[in-house]
Amino acid sequence: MEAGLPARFNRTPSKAPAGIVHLGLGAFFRAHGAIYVAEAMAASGGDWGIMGVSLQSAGTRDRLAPQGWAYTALELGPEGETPQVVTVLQGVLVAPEDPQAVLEAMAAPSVRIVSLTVTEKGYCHEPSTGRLNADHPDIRHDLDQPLPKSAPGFLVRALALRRDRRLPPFTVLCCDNLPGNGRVLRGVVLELARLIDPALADWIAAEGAFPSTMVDRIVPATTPADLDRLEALTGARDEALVVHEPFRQWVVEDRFCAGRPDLGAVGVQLVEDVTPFEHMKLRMLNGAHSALAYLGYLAGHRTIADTVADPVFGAYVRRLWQDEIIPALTPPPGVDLAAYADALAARFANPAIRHRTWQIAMDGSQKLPQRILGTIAEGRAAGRAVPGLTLAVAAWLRYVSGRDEAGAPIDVRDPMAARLAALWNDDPARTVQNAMTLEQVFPQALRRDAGFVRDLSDALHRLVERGARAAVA
Ligand code: CS2
Repeated sequence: MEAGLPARFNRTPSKAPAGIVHLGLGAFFRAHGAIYVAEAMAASGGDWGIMGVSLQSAGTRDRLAPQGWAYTALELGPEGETPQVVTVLQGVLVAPEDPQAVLEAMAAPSVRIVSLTVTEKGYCHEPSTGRLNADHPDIRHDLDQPLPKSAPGFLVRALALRRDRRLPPFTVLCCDNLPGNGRVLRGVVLELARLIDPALADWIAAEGAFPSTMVDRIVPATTPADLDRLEALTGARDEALVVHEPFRQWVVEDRFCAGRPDLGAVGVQLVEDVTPFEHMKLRMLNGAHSALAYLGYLAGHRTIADTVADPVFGAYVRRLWQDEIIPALTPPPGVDLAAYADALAARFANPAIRHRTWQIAMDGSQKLPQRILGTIAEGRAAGRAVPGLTLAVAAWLRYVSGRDEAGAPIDVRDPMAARLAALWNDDPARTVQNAMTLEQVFPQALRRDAGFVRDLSDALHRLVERGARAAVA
């Protein structure tokens, strides 16, 4: 045990080798998947300790290392807060510092699952089609160099090591908000593997497993105020704190090639086909989140809770669910979508969760296709009006211009930010025409739909003329 640690972190990390390597050790995984795995081990045993990997920076490792890899997850409910110390991590590797060490960790015989939360853009795919973007700078690098930078590159090179060492592959468990996330990741990995070594691609296709999953828990970025709140509550400071809402859900296709923790014992839903769950969650929760983020930000609201507390936006999101999103969904077995919408409304309103509209607004080019544009395309094909979602797309175009309604700059974070900023024109119809050149974002069905182009131009016109709040009203 290390001297000087707060007593509640005093622990001897397990000596058992890790069973899981997790790529992308952000707050979300530490407040969601890691807790389920810890609980499954407590319930049913198994060596499923987690080796975390940060693909970009050393911050998380540096905050966790002095605490013996333990951290607090603080649940923030409308009626109070509950801290929990999570000790399932066995170490953290920082990929840019030592990519070889990451490959060796992934190729260890004990590892049976590699899970991922690397955000939408981490898959280096084309959001509108789901296919590998072979021109992505990290993919070009990974094609030439044996030590990768990208998540797909690490998966392919680690699987190659395992094949060469006659070890079985691990299950690849994608935990990001992509539609058919396992299927998409399998496609990306196989495409990349085929460009490197076709026989490797065949081996992965035959022996590997890429179950799709639906993950859900609202986990806003930790703030200095959260650190102070925990200290006031427990007397201890935890620089690696994560905060989360009470609700959680994980739906997983039960297709693992090398075993799994007893996830069913701790409330994970193991299913044959995750598609209806994932459509429901991506379109109802994340679709509404993105719509509220762009419109709410433009209207001057800092958080989702503040946005839905504004009656205009509270009514707007209800109408989105009822009139535009639910009609296009097939409910998962046993789920009532109206009740799901009620539960979402309560989760969004939780005042203890300060989830910034700016945070959710990030990476819209990677999020809009599966969250909003698919629903619009299906609605239009079925002859349903989708004015609320169309207005949300208009708000995104306004947002990524980089100037808000008062002309103040917006800090736009998006891998396509420069291209998006250049779409703006003082004539809304021109802006929309420019946007229709974004083949990576807008599906062909919408780019070719003159009615959609007209409705989007009208919505943007209204937004510019009246401002976001009045346009929503
Ligand atoms: C949010 C999600 O940041 C975002 O884009 O919509 O992180 C959302 O909070 C989670 O998917 C909830 O499960």
